[in-house]
Order: sequence, then C-alpha cells, then structure tokens
Amino acid sequence: MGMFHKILIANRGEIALRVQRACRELGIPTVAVHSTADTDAMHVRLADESVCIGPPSARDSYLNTAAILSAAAVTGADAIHPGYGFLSENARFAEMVEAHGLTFIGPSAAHIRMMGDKISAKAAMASLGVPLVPGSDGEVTDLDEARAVGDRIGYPVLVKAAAGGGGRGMKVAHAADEMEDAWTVARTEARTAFGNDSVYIEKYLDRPRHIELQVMADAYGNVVHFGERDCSLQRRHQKLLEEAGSPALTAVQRDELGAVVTAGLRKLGFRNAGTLEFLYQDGQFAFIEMNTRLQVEHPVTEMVCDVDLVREQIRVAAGQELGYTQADVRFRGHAIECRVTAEDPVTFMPTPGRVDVFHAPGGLGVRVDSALYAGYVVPPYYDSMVAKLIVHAPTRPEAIARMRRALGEFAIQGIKTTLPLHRRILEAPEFVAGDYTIHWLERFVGSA
Ligand code: MV4
Repeated sequence: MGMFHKILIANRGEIALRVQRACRELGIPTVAVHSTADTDAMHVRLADESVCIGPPSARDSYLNTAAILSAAAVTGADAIHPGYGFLSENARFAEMVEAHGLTFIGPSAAHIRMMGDKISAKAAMASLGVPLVPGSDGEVTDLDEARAVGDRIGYPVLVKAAAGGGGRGMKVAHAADEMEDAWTVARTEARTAFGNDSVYIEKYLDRPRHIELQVMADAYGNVVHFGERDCSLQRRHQKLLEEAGSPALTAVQRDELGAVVTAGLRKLGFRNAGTLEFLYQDGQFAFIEMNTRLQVEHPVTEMVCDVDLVREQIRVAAGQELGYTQADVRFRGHAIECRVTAEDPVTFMPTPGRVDVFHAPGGLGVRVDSALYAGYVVPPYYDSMVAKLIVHAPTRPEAIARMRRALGEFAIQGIKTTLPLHRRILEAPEFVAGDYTIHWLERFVGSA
C-alpha cells in the first residue's frame, strides 16, 4: 500500500507542529492552514506550504470546511489530519473529505457519528461486553420513565445529554424529589447547547477516577491498546495534568480491560486512533464515552510505549498494516504531562499577550510540545493552552522528581501562565501518593 504525497493539517498551535513532525519523519510534505490572526504562528513557519483560510474567529477559519477543502484542492494534498478539537470529531467533515477524494486521517464517519452519540456509543460497548455504569437502557423519553429508572437503580443519579461531553447537559438528582428539576434542566441545556434534547440516566458515582484507554486499529482487523492514562486531575472539565499509567491500576487490570476492549473494537471494524473513557471506583471500570480523535494527552502514552501515535494514524489511514501485535506493546516506566495555559494561575482568567521570554526545559526524559517562541503574541481567539511539558522516568517517584526539576527550569515571561500552579500540585502530598479522584483538584485550587 502506498503513502500520502501531501498532508493538510487542519489545526493550529502545538498539535499542528506535532502532526508536522510525524509527516516530516515519514517524508511527507505538509500544508498549514491559518487564520489572519495566525500569520506569524509557528505552525505556518514550519510547514512546507500555507494557506490563509479566513478571519480570526474559528467559525470562519479553522471550522470553515469549504475553505479547508479548497486549500487541500489548490495545494494538491491527498489527506487531511484534523488534530484535536475543531473538526476532529465532525462526522460530516470526515464524509466531505472522503467525498472530495481525499483521506480523512481518523476513524470512519460512521464510527465518529456512533461515538458522538453517547447513547449509541454505550449500546455498542454493552453489546461487546465492555462494562458500563448502571443506568437506563438507552434514551429516556419522559419524566415517568426517568422516575422509574431512578427507583430501579437507586439515587443519586445523573441525567446526561446524548450529545453531551465536557460536562454540559448533565444534572444530578440526589433523591426522587430532585428528578423533575434535573430532568428539565438537563433537557433544556442539551437542547440549547447541542440542538438535541435526547437524554439518558446513569447511577452517579461520587468519587471516581477518570481513566482512559488508548487504542489503535488498522484496516485489517488488527487492534492494539497502548494502555491507560489517568486524567482525574481536572478543573471544570479542563484537564491540567495526566499520567501514564494510572497510579491506581495494576498491570493485570490493564491487560484485562485491554483484552475486552480490543476484541470489541475488532468486531466493530473500528480503525485508526480512539480513546475509551472510563470511570473507575471501588475496583470497577465503567465505560462512559469514546473519543474518536488523537487526544491532547497522547504524549504520555507515547513515552511509556515508545510509539509515535500520529505516525501510526497516518500509516493505517494510508492502508498500511500495524505490523505488530499486543504482545509487542511494552509499557516502560511512568510519564506525566502538565498542560501549561495562558491563564492566571489563581483566577484562571485568560492572559493573551506577548511572550517576552520563552526558555523550555530539557535534559533526559523531558519533552516540550509547544508552538510558543520569544516575541510571539498569544491571540485571544483560541484555546489558552500554550505548552505541554511531558516527562518520562523509570518509576513514578522519579517522574515526579523530573517534573519538579523541569518545571523549575521552564521560563515563560510576559504573560501569566499556570506554571506556578503545576509547581504546587507536584508538591501536594495527595498527588505524590497518587491518592486522588476527579474532585481533588477543584478543592486544591479552591484552597489556593
Ligand atoms: C459521571 C460522573 C459520575 N457518575 N457519570 C463529566 C463529563 C462527562 N464526560 C462525564 N462526566 C462525569 N460522568 C457518572 N455516572 C462524573 C463525571 C465527572 C467527571 C468525569 C470525568 C472527569 C472529570 C469529571 C468531573 C466532574 C464530573
């Protein structure tokens, strides 16, 4: 099977650089697209070619499918990598790309659509033997049915939007007398936010960890997993720090979950990269959602498995075989990622502006994925993440020591960043002990 001749990268910032790097190593020229606010951005400078696709607003540029497809046509690109965010989980865009005779580097439009609806995602996983949170059997269409589900599974319960994710359209009912309110609020929010008021109900888990499994599949039924990431350290559904592996899991638990998931995805005919999200509490996994994109936190998996996930995405999209099996995947050491954002480390207000000083840390086991440079002006229009600092070491305590050392070296001046908050987290006894749930960080930053 051949390889792509030119790849258009429909994204910006560090992930556009990340995809360019994989392309360069594969010998594939790249096309950058950019808004008028990103003319001086690093992803434009480092690409082989670039095309301006619109004004600053993402809606008119990075989400402008017609402009992106035109850019691919005029430059002769034969594949599009969407990165994360923007159009990465847009099934219609994936279809449009293929309808134009190009390859979408990601899962099929059908699988993106299936997983985009949390109800159909859960139904698919249930049929494949993947454990779920107890809850309604699919959509709940009226309040009486919602009450019946609540009585059957026991309170507290969560009413969740089928089109949800990122915490929107989700409401807790602690007892039967709160169901009517939760029902109304969740449905209204779902309709407003997603234009789809379909909801389902789950038992509310009160102190879970958020553990996700990275998978990769080729077009020939070969499916492997690259282990788990613990993403419990988040604030308002924004992840701040991720680890691979999870401090809460054993290698046996990882193997068992991985075996069920990979067998299931093989049956489903899934291909390319995906991530299954689980809640983990009291020794039990419960599937909640699947992401059909490369994720922000993929580097911790890359470090532990010594794999280039973007290279694998490109290879399998081009029709190449994985060329290895699960037995070839090894988990070596521990990796931690800190997401550095242009935000006030106390108030979390965005802090766009000019970066006067940028000095990235280095040394053994240190990786910095960032599109910043001294003199760059962080625009106010996009996501505030400006750098990912990733460390890898033989053990978790050594990874913590390495991250503290690297955070000490990292200098970003001119704008406020969350670097000081990361330095505090790395000293917190609960973090060092690996003893945290999805709720720990909210309380920690509240007590700043
Ligand atoms: C849950 C839950 C507790 N029980 N489902 C939040 C976003 C969405 N992706 C799923 N979410 C949750 N679903 C049940 N049955 C708690 C959360 C949740 C959460 C999950 C993962 C990471 C951070 C979170 C923060 C708050 C709530």
